[in-house]
Amino acid sequence: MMVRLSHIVLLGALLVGLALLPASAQIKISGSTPEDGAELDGPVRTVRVWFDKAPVVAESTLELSGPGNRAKIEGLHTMGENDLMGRVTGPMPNGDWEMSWTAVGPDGKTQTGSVTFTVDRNR
Ligand SMILES: [Cu+2]
Repeated sequence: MMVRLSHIVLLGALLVGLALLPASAQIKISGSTPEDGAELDGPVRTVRVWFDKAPVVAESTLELSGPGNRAKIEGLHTMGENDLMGRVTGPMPNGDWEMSWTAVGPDGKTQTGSVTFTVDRNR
């Protein structure tokens, strides 16, 4: 019995192809409120970040940092739209703010990123 060389080459190419397939694409941000780079004329009371797939809420986080660092995000939840949402408590003075997110995707992998915005009541 003979195995043709061309078949072996084809099988090899197929195995290499399978090995190169990504196991599962990592979770990616697709939008936020406030939007990245937003210039707001007052503080925000709720924040929201959307992703390309559903994050694992219990293992994900949203945090704010900015002038005074007293604004906190509480009650993290999802509205069922591949999002994380929370309400902001505490004062949010004028200045540059950063909302950092950590999201665990359905693949169990953690991704991080941040959105920046400014608050200026005199705008
Ligand atoms: Cu909500």
